[in-house]
Amino acid sequence: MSDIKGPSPDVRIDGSSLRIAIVHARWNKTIIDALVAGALTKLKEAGVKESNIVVESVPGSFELPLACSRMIAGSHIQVASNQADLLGGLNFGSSGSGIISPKFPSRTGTPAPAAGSNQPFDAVIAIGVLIKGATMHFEYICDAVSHSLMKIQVDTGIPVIFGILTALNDDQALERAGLGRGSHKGHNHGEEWGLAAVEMGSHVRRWS
Ligand code: DLZ
Repeated sequence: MSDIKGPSPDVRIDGSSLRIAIVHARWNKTIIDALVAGALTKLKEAGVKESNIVVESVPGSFELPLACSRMIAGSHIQVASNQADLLGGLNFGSSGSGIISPKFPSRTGTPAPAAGSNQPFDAVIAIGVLIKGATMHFEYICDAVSHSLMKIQVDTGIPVIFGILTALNDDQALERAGLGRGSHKGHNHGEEWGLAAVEMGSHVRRWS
């Protein structure tokens, strides 16, 4: 009997107009590298242009939510200020206090932006590998990071793909990156994260 777990591979989506960010932690680097490579492979297979893929790193998984939040906000502010320039100098996002407040303009009624390095991100993939140690550190970080990433995507309307392995030991993490040490190499979950980013980025374009 075939494995019943995992997403159906049936959905094929053209990612050629999408701009996607990958933000990854550097803890457990061997595993991270494999996961990032898996995600990149699937983004490119779906047609996402290399010039529209941005890869950034942060020290550890705990830093991922802030990085995702700022990258999403930054890319929208950049686009809005470009549009403001075109419209004759609208002061987008300025609150008068000198603080830039991130705004996430709806794309309703506006044509999808042409693919190019200035368009806002259609999705962000957050990649981290948390491996349980002797203390409660793992539980706190897993909990904080998963809740924060969900909040960012719901608050901004930009998909944040949950590319976090929460493993109880090294072998669990290795197998989920296709690097298993025994005869069971496992499967690289980064591939599904790449596909999920393309699918969700494309859906959100249609739903906006
Ligand atoms: C401190 C720490 C520990 C113990 N374990 C991990 C881990 O397994 N995976 C990971 O991505 N990061 C780990 N970190 C680092 C924290 O995520 C964070 O970078 C630091 O606490 C600084 O905020």
